[in-house]
Amino acid sequence: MFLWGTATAAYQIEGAADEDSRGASIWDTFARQPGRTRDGHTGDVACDHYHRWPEDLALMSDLGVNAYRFSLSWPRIQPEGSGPVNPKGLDFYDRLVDGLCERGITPLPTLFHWDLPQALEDGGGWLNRDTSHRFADYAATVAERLGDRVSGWITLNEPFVHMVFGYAMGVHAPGHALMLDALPVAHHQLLGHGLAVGALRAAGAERVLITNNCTPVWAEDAAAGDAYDILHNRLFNDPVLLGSYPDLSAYGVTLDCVREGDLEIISAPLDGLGVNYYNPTRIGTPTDDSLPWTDLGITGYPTTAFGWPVVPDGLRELLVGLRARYGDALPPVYVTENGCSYPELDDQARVDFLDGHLTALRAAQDEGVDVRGYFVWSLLDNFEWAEGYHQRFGLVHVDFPTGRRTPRASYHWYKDFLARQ
Ligand code: GBH
Repeated sequence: MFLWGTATAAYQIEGAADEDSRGASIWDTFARQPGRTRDGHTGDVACDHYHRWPEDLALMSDLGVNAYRFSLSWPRIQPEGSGPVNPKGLDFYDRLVDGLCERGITPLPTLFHWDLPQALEDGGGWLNRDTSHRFADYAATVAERLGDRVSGWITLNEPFVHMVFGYAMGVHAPGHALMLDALPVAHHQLLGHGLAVGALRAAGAERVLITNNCTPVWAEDAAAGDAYDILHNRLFNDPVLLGSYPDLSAYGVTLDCVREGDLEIISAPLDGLGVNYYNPTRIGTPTDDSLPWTDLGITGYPTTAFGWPVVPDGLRELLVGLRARYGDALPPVYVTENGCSYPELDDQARVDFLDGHLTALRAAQDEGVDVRGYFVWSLLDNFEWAEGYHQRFGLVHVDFPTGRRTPRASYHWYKDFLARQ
């Protein structure tokens, strides 16, 4: 069964940040510091999904999706990131999973969508190898509790974006600007992924994925394009699918933190690759010696309210490119996020966006790519990280702070589309 769904993430929708013994995450700390997010917005209340989840399940049920990708808040389940489990946190996801199953919606939880327990950050976060082991313990805990009803899991969401925005540039939590010294964050997340795969398998998981944020690279300069592709795409896909890291010599660095045996763990077989697609990246010759490429930005295409270029065929290009690069080492692909920011209730632009990308998905299938799922980002307008509530990705409009939900035109369009599948 092809999975048709919508996607969300815990910190972006749940709110209830200090309720029921939830621990603090790096996003609580970061967003509450002055100047980190636009207008100082935080996820303290967000969509209040923690209380309004029955209404959100009803919206999905009416929409007609057969799957829902959401994330589990690690600090809600394990407040300190290690040690005691918080029963109330697990109870919340237990109720949510039951509610999904009752409505015939397949749950596809992501274990980590960027909200690391603050206690682990205090010990170095993903710069510390120990965090990989803590992640595997947490994976085992949730799989033990939910594994009787949940058979599909995503380990990490976009480890590239978490490393670059969170640890290299400092524009996301935990707010470090380490540039290339952030590279161990890639390896430790991937090691955590591999160890978690083992824990999920031990609990009987049938469909285990990692979600990488991938971009087609439009190279104006071949060497620069290759260097960018290595950092953005291959650094995260190669070790998982091929069991090796790409050559980082263009950056003048080596991954000294990789130990004997790590790549065997990281390349544990997967049942699918989750791919988040937003837009291609146009790369040119470097202008200074800090990085071996420059991001030129894409011109000549329409843009979303966020300013991101709309290039539907880039999804086909990306999927076909993955198949060409990895061949039989590429497992079935799930498009675990695709969507756009537009504020209007009558959002014809989002309808056109989704329509175009779904056509591109079909074209990739026709060219032989085994695609088995598609999830719109997002069900609801939500806390868009550093942009706060200023970007609206929802099929459903949310009025902040009342939380009132109103389906947009794109919701009705997706509903009609799903009814025809
Ligand atoms: C995802 O990240 C996240 O998983 C999700 O939580 C988030 O809400 C959603 O997307 C929307 O942002 O400079 O024009 O080339 C997406 C990561 C990084 C993708 C920036 C687009 C560059 C656009 N994004 N990227 S552009």
